[in-house]
Amino acid sequence: MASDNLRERAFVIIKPDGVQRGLVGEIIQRFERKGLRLVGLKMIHITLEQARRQYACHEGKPFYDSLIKFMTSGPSVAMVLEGRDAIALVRKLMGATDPLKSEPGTIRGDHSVDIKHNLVHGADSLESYQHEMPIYFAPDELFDYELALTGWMYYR
Ligand code: IDP
Ligand code: MG
Repeated sequence: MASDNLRERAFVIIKPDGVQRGLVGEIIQRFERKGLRLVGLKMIHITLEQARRQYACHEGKPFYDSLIKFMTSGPSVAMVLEGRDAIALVRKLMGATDPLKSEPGTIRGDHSVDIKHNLVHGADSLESYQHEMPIYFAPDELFDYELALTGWMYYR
C-alpha cells in the first residue's frame, strides 16, 4: 500500500557508463516524468574511498573489485529524488540487475545488456539511503521546495 509520506527521498547514481553513453538526460527524464522531483543533483568522479564505503555490503563477492574499478573509472551523476515511496519507485523504474530479467520499459531493460554496466544505482532501502546519500551530499546541497503540481499528482 502507498505510504502517506510524500517526501520520501531516494538516492540514485547514473554510473560512468550512463555518462559515457550520453544517457544522463534520458535517465533523469524518466524519474521526473514519473513524478519524482529532484532535490539534489551533481556530477562527481567517485573516489576509491567513496566506492568502498558505498558498496561495503558487497565486499568479498567475486564481482567486488571489478565493480569498484568500474564505479571509479570516470564521472558519474548523483541525485536525490523525492516523492511518495520514492525508494521503491526508483528501483522499479531502474529494472532488475540482470539484463535477462530487467523488463522492457525500465531503464536497464531498455538500455543495458550487461550485469555490471547497468547504468544506474539506486539505494534499495531506507537504511541504504541513510548509509549512502551522506557519502556524496552535504545537507546544504539538498533543496526543500514545493511543486505547484503536487495537488494534481497525489490524492490527499
Ligand atoms: P543492484 O545495483 O541492482 O542493487 P547489486 O546486487 O546490489 O545490484 O549489485 C551492485 C552492482 O554490482 C550491480 O548494479 C552491478 O553493477 C554489479 N554486479 C552485480 N552482480 C554482478 C555480477 O554477477 N557480475 C558483475 N557485476 C555485478
Ligand atoms: Mg544493490
